Amino acid sequence: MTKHGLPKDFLWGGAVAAHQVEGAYNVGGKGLSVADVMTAAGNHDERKITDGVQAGEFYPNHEAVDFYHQYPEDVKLFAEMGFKSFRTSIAWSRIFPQGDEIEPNEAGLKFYDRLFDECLKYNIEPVVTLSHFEMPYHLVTKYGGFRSRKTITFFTRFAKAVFERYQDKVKYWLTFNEINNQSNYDRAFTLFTNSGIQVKPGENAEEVMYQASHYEVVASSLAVQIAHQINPDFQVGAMVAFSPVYPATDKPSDVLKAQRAMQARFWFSDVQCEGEYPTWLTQYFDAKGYDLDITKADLANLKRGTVDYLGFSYYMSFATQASDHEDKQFSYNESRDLVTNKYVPQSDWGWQVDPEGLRYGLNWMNDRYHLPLFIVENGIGAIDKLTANHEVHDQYRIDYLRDHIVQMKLAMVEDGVPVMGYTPWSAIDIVSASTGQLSKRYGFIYVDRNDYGSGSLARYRKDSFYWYQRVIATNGADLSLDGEHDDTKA
Ligand code: P53
Repeated sequence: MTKHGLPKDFLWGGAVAAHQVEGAYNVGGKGLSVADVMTAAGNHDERKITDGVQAGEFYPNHEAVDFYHQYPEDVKLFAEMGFKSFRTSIAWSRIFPQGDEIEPNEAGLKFYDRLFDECLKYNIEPVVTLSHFEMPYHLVTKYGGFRSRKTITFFTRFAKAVFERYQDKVKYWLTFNEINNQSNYDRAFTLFTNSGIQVKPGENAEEVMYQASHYEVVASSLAVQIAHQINPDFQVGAMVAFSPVYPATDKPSDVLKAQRAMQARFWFSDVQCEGEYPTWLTQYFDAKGYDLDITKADLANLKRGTVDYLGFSYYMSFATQASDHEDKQFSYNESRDLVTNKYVPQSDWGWQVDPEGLRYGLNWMNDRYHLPLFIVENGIGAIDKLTANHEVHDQYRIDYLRDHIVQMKLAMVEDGVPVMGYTPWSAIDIVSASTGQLSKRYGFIYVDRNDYGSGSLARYRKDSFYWYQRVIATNGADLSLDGEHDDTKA
């Protein structure tokens, strides 16, 4: 790495997830997924999870932005931006519509053949998440999602089918998207999207979360092992939402609280990267009386199936504070324990925008895991205005991304952190995961569609499209708006 430059093979690109762009929810034999039974919400409330698909409800993921049909034009636009990589996911329920079949659905497999071929045509490297908030809905109703150990088998069968099928097309894989979102176990959305679980009255949501997450880290470790048997060149990563939790003050108990919060949010990647449970957590299970189904064979698999790299999303940072009545465990409940950080601004959706937190995170993960890191999501959800001549002046998005790229470069160039690539969220406008809104826009490409499902679905390049095109063309040297501050020319 030169003083200014990033590695020549740096994977610049953009990211999406299948259910947030594809639509065609019942085309090509696809089964329902958890994303297909979630309605749209507003700026500050949560999506409703309905009992199957109900008449009279609006499900924004059913059509999304119709990427399933429009991907050739969209991938062409990604190529025009200069993407070296494109992160998407495989909709599990296209491949195993119910989830518990023995044989995969050929029509579903063919769709991703076409999509990956289209990417490769432009030398765009696919980066593929196996499960991005889209478990087959039948696994929820029949098995309770990852409440059941059986779901490990369904997942590994799916993983094996796609590893075999795309072994010459895809090299970079991720197992579970933001597996650690469910550390916020009191939020119905996270347990449902991560694990296909709805907590029942009287249940201990935290215990349910730990059991399901255990099955997921085991499933992930098995997938890593299967992947390496099929193709030793595969790079299989874990994927966490990296929102660091800072102590609100320098009071020692606040620091301890923040440390526990970090442990609670990142034990997932501890297990996936290091192959064993951290000591604090096994002690915690004992203290809480959680008698989990964790076998010796599971522990051996966790050890054998550690990941090759760590992918993560970065949107925001959090802060926390100890209360006067902490238990000995400093038990962390994300819905209860976060406080506002007065030093950072917030997005329109209340997300705390903190570019320096990205440099902090890159260093923190590098110190902890000693693995290559891949920033597979970073971006800002914002209201965009399409002008009469189909322009979008999204300076706020450019500012957000530039400020984060600056910090990424500092981490790489000044701190020596190995970063494989950067795929901001999102390549093209998507359906927001938490709100189901189209109006919480993230893309470089505007899609004409509103929160209620109307619009022409036409695509328009935003100002950020042209800006990012120059960022990639100069390998991150020119982050200016007008192209006049290219530091390669300095
Ligand atoms: P939306 C919470 C916190 C951080 C990232 O999020 C999160 C979530 C879940 O909402 O999700 C990731 O659309 C996720 C994407 C999602 C993106 O961030 O809720 O991997 O699927 O769209 C942005 O604004």
